Amino acid sequence: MIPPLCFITDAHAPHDVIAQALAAARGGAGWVQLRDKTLPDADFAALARRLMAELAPLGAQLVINDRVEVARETGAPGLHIGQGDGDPTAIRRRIGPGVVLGLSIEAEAQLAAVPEGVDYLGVGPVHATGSKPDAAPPIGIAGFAAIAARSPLPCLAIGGLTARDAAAIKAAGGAGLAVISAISRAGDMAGAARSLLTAWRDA
Ligand code: TZP
Ligand code: MG
Repeated sequence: MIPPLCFITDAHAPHDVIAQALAAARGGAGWVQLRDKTLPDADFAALARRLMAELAPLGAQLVINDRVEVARETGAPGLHIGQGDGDPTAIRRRIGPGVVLGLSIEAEAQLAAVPEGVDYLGVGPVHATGSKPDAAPPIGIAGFAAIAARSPLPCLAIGGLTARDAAAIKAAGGAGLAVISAISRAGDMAGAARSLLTAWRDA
């Protein structure tokens, strides 16, 4: 159910978000998370609808970052929320049972507060990241492994990850890799996605 590669869009990268998303999907990313902190909801929803239509034939699914009401109104298959985005139980009630719900975790202590209704965890930042200015301190591979070992839910690793991390994250019990810049900043975005997936599969 959780694909081994999730691409998260980058509003500040050289290529536009649609080009990023489609390249990542062509390269094998099973999920594309639409993440943009500044677009008005209506524009975000229009982009989400377009991406859902264009990703489906490529076998990839759209995950909405943060915006519960946009997830509802577009019927997107997934929603990812952070610690500050509201009560996951209330959000689960709002989106209904059929939508995959992910929650970000930055430290082991937050595991205790994960309620029913969350399907997977995004765990990190594993390494320092240039893509999230307000990111928590990096937890390292060891920190990720400690959380994954205690988590009742699948854990997607995030934060500064490249293909070189795939084996260690897999060995730590991770469900997969979630990346922004390893794909969005690559000259060949589809090729970068393919390399990440190959590193994961070969590990
Ligand atoms: N949450 C924790 S780290 C991060 C997010 C959204 C950014 C990951 O981006 P990158 O470029 O793969 O480090
Ligand atoms: Mg958030």
